[in-house]
Amino acid sequence: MVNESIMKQIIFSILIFFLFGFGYAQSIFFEGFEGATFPPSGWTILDVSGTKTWSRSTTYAHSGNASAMHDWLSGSVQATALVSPPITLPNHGTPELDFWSRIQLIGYNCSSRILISNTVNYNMNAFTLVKILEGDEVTIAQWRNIIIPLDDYLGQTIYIAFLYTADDGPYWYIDDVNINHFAGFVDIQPFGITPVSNDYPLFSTNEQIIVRIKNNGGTPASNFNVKLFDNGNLKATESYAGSVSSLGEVTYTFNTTLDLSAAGLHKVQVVTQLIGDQIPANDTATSMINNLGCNVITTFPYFEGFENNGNHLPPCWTQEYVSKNYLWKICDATYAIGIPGLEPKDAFEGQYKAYF
Ligand SMILES: [Ca+2]
Ligand SMILES: [Ca+2]
Repeated sequence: MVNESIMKQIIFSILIFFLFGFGYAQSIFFEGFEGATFPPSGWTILDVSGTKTWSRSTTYAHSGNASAMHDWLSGSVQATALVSPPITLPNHGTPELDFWSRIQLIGYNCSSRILISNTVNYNMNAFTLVKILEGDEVTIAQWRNIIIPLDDYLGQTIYIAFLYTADDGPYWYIDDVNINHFAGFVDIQPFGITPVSNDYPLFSTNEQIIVRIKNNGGTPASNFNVKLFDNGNLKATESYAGSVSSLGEVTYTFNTTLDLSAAGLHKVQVVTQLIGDQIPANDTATSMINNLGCNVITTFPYFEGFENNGNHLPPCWTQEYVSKNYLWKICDATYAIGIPGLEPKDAFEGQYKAYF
């Protein structure tokens, strides 16, 4: 079971990569049987009866140069399952098994079945039948796209078995085994509020708020509300008039502006509300905006002795590089002692002074 555990970790890592590396990508598992090794890494063959089995074939391929093929034999039942690696499905969305199947050579008198196990991959009794190919799906010498919903296995780790059973049957080819969870998946999320989280010297009573919204779902998103909060207080509910394409992203500027003139922290939050959104946990974006309250000085005399902020510039004092990269610093007498040219000859007034 060590191998199974490692494979689960690999599959989980791949899943996480696709989910968070590319956003909610369409495919969470794919095998096209193009690699020379057969069965491909993590796949197994479960011999049920007979001597014929699954192998890699370059006679037919739905895409690329190769597919997986089960050979035929007359005189006894050949029954062999090609079993996928463990695949951990997301706990949301509408995952589907999507693959291509081709029946070849002679009239169809076998059974091509798809079964799923959510426990082990080495015992055919652990598998449950989910599909028997029939009718148009078994037309001779034609690639057929087979789609099987996997909604019953949300959040579970499954093995998929392609089970060939026939005496004097056909060849069965499969290719482009794909699992996606994307069609019908509904999720938007706000992120990237402007102004971004930071300290700011001054804000007005009339600040523009911009947010980016991305659509992780499989269909365009429209007719949703965007709410704006300041320190938990609802300031606006606006409806987004456009449409966000699948996996697309838009920038939305609120018609309502925020009064951020009060000094102190403003927890600005944007909440999206899309009917049917399947991931409510990502519907809120937050920006922590600290207004330092650096108002224009109108009372005089003005005095700054650099005494009240340790080794930092006083609040509302800023500096910009003009050339090179030295900065003004605030130091006390102890820090200055021993620095040539800076060592105080006379006591500071107070403890600190600014020096360059
Ligand atoms: Ca292929
Ligand atoms: Ca959402």
